[in-house]
Amino acid sequence: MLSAQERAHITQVWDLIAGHEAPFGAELLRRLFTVYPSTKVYFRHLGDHPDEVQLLSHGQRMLQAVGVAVQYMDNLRAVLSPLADLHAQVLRVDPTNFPLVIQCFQVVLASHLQGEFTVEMQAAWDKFLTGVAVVLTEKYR
Ligand code: ZNH
Repeated sequence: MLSAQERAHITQVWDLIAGHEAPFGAELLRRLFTVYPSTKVYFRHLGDHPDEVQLLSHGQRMLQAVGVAVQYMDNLRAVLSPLADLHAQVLRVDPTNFPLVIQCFQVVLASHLQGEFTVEMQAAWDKFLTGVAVVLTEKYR
């Protein structure tokens, strides 16, 4: 459960990102593939070196989903259900990859927002994104 304060931190940060999902998402993926090259196996169809257009396009889709999750943070399970089916049944992304995405996302936030991204905001985002990852990985059987 997120406290009122945590919710406020999450929406406050999201307000700074909304409208810039593609560039932030592309940077997230660039960091993910560079820092954790094993994650690239899931994106083989993008080729050895995904180009900027592919990074922007997939990055945007991922962050738009995060935006929807922010909007419905009390109803994550309902709103993310189709995406959970996709990751569990079609993509079969190993759940150990989710913390890597979460970490890269926090680095993207910190590097852009700098001092604006407070310790409390990071804690709230970590908790929120972990909740998203729990939902996206709970249909694995
Ligand atoms: Zn994922 C896809 C989100 C994680 C891999 N994704 C996807 C999409 C989205 C997402 C929205 C799209 C869908 C459609 O189109 O329908 N993810 C997401 C999120 C997260 C994730 C939010 C966290 C938080 N993923 C992940 C991981 C991985 C992945 C960890 C690995 C590493 N995804 C993926 C893939 C895909 C996706 C491979 C497919 C792509 C294409 O299509 O191209």
